[in-house]
Amino acid sequence: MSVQVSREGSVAFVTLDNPPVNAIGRAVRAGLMDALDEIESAVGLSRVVLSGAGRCFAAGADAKEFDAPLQGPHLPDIIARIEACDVPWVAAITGVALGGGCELALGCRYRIAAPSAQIGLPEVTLGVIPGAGGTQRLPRLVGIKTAVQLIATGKPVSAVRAEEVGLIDGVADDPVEVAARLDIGTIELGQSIASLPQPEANAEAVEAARALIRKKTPHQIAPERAIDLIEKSALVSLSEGLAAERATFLELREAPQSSALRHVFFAERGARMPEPLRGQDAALDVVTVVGGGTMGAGIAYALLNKGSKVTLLETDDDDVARANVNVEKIIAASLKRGLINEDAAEACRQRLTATTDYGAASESTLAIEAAFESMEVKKSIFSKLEVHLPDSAVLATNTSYLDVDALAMSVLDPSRVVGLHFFAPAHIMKLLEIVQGGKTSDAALATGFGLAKRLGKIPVVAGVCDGFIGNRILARYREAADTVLMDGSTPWEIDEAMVEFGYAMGPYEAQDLSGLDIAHANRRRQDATRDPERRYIPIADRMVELGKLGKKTGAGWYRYPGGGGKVEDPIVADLALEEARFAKVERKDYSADEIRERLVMAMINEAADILGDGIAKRPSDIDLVTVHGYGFPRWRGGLMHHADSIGVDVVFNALKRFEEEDSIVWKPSHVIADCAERGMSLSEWMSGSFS
Ligand code: T1G
Repeated sequence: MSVQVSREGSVAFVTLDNPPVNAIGRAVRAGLMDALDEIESAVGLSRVVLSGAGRCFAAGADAKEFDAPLQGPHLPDIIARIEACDVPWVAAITGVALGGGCELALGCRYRIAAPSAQIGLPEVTLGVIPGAGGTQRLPRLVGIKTAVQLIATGKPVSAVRAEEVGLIDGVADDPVEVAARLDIGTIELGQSIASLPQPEANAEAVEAARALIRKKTPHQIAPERAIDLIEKSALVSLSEGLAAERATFLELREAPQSSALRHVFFAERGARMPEPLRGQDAALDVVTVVGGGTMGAGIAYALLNKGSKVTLLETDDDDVARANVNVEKIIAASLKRGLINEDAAEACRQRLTATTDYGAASESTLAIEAAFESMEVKKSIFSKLEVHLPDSAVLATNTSYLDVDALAMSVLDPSRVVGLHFFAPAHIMKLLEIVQGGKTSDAALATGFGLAKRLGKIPVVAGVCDGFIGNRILARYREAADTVLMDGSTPWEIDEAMVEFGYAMGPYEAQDLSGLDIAHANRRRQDATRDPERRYIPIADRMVELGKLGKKTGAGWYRYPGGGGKVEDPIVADLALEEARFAKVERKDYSADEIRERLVMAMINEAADILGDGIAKRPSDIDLVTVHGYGFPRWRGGLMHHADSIGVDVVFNALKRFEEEDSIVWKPSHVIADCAERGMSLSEWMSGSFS
């Protein structure tokens, strides 16, 4: 039974029971309708206490049902019946009451929550709007200003905050108990929201919310539409508003952005330790990090903040001091942002031992090296770790592109080696590429997943290749951009085109931030193995030779004359013209659409080869890497989901068109060709799908 009904004297208890989060799927809705039938025919009831079994009240509508045709009974009708019920319903909220869960509570006469409860309407994060009364009832209850702030960003509020704004009527350790015992007069004070007057219009709050979401979630449709409906709630009757809301919800439910955002939501939750690895991961209470630079300090802090004892190894006393300073900087920043309190900060400090003594690492079950990107340096670190750590300890490298297999072969037992590619800042970025070497044991792989879970990161398994998943796609993205630059565009045009696509910034501004020298070093490393027949664009090399490395040298693809803005640098255009002349390129103007098509198709094609090479196990992993590591727009669902939304056949035809220009660079991936031929989507492609 997805809804339990019981009675104690004059109190009826209706309990949602649909583990793990009481998602309001069809069975729950049917159960609520049955409960209403029972309640409406009962005699002598003073109240109905509505609660959720297990860890929460309700996580909202079952988002898994959005791709299927609508099935009654419908939540708005259920809420209307609760609201109209002669016997008052009291919502007793524990855990979370989100989306439809919050809307169910709004249909009740009275709302009590546990202190740790979170309440909100996060629908816009799934590309829809509250579709069961939230945009109309919430403004009546708390006013337009609070309603628009809650709904437009989708951020939940604590029970205390919810009580402050009038969203709930009380906070109690045991909401069910209090709801059952509450004197009826108090409950009667809570009016049904339908009986409340229209909210007062608040143009200022509405405009402020519109400005906020245009900045924070540009291109996304749902937040704008939610604000429109909240604004409307001051102008029309509840029934008219509910009708308009429902129409909007049904429209957005089918829209591509909702499909994309739900795809990422569920892909994130699917990125967890595979069943066969369960129980094989090492404990992470005592961990060693080698290298206290930016990455090492970030990794160390992430571990400290989750209760691990960390030995942070450095090469000499000066570097030990620097490592301590780097960790302290992160602790101070976390304190300042209110992410931790003083006690937690002190506990982190107590758990940290920065030293040059590898013997201090002797009890670590995992060591993560985050040292200089040199194979020799990493091999020497691993050989020292081998001496001092238990033989069962996992040896992990944070390298972003070096050959994990080669590094593994330098230790006695290569099976204990795994890559753990963090993204800077390591204590903030959620993506973790777990690089599975040819010899990596299940225990080492499982430890990578266990670490991701402990640190609240999203794990994606990558095979060993240059750049693994993310950096390999990035290299192709930049190559495509440099080609368009050489053949006729400017960094500004290319960046603008990709910002219009949905990136926060384009490839050139991004590279000015990270530094042109990093990609330059990678290109030099690849010189020996690069296909001599493959067209090579030397403009970026010229930039580095001129010392134009980006922001850190005051100028890169752009100049930064102070004040934060970027301005075009004529030297870049001259370099592009000069190199084009040397290469006898006939330059042309590229439209923004042409730029976007080339850069996106280049990434899709590379990602398809990554699938075909077995470097990524499934397309949704590539979506998580591109969204969480490289700024690909979340509302497009990630690179592979986006490719499917274009249509694999359209992708294939575009690649064939570009192949006529350059048959090496634009050779269509066989995965794209096969999917196009079979009429199969990329998201249906799984490792082993093709011979
Ligand atoms: N629908 C279906 N499944 C859901 C779900 C949902 N709304 N929320 C969670 N799950 C699954 C999730 O996929 C995972 O499954 C398991 O529950 C645990 O989730 C009409 C239209 C509630 C804070 O946006 O924010 O209501 O992988 O790993 O970290 O207006 O889940 O175990 O098989 O995230 O403890 C609006 C979405 C819906 C809330 C719990 N609601 N969920 O976090 O566990 S639209 C939301 C969350 C709506 C109405 C509209 C979080 C959580 P599996 P988890 P968690």
